[in-house]
Amino acid sequence: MGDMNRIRNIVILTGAGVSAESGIDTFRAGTDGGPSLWEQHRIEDVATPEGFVRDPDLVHRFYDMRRAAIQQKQPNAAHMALARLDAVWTDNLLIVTQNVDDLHERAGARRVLHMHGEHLKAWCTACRSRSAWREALFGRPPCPVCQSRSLRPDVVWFGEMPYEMDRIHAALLDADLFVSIGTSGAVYPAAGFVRNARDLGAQTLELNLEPSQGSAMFHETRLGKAGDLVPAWVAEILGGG
Ligand code: BV8
Repeated sequence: MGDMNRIRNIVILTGAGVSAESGIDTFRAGTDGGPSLWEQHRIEDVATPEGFVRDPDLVHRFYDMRRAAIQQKQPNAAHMALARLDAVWTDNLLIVTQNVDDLHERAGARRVLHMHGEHLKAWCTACRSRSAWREALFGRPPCPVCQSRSLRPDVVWFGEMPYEMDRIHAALLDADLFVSIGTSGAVYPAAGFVRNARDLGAQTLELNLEPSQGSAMFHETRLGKAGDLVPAWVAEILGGG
C-alpha cells in the first residue's frame, strides 16, 4: 500500500463476499459449498425486468425468500470493522455496496450507498413511490401510497441503471484510496470502478477470497476471508498497526 498518511478520501466497494460469513448466499460461489444463487435460478428469469414481466410470481418468490432470509442473519466482523471505520474517519468515506442486504447499516455504518437497491424496500411501478418493506410481495399487497397492487422489489435488475451513479463518480473523483471487498468483479458498472479510481490517481486495494476478474487492476490484492482481512486492514488504516 502507498503512503498511508496521505490517505484522506476513501471509497469502499462491497459485494456478496462481505456478507458470506453472515450466511447469505453469494451469487457465484455458494457459501459452505452450497449452490450459489445464480445456480439455483437463471439470472434472466429472476433478475431482469423481462423475467418479472414473464413470471412475476417466480420473481416475487425469489426475492421474498431472500428478503426473509436476511432478517434472520447478523452482521459479521467485516461489517463491524467497516462501521467502526465509518464512525471515526473524519475525511470523506463512502461504502458503495452492490449488496441488497442491510448488514452494513445493522453493523452501524452510516455512509452507505446501495447502488443495486435494497431488499427491505418496495417500489411502486404505478406511483413510483418507495416504501420500507419487510414482508412478502407475492400476494400483491397494496402500495402504502396509492393502494395499487403494483409493488416490485426495489432492486436494480440487469439492464436497469444502478442508483446514484453521479454520487459514486464524484466520490471516485475525490478518492485517494479505493478498496474492493468480496466481489467477483463480474458485473458492470461496479466492476469498472477500480479502473476509474486508478486512472484518477487513487491507490487501489482488493480484499477477497480469491482474485477477482479485475485483480490485475489493483495495486495490491490480499486473499482471505473478509471477516479476517477487513478488521486487520481497518486497524492498519487507523494506525493501530
Ligand atoms: C447496466 C441486485 C446499463 C439484484 C445485481 C457485457 C459486458 C459488460 C457489461 C454487460 C454486458 N452485458 C450486459 C452488461 C451489463 C450488466 C452486466 O454487467 N452483466 C454481466 C453479467 C456481464 N450490468 C447491468 O445490467 C447493470 N446495469 O449496465 O445498466 C444501463 C444504461 C443506461 C440505461 C439503463 C441501463 C445492472 C447490474 C445490477 C444487477 N443486479 N444485484 C439482486 O441482488 O438480486 S448484480 C449482483 O451480482 C450483485 O449485486 C453484484 O453486483 C453482482 C456480482 O456479485 P458479487 O457481489 O461480486 O458476488 P459474487 O457472488 O459474484 O462474488 C462474490 C465474491 O466474494 C467472489 O469473488 C468470492 O470469491 C468472494 N467471497 C466469497 N466469500 C468470501 C469472499 N470474499 C471474502 N470473504 C468471504 N468470506
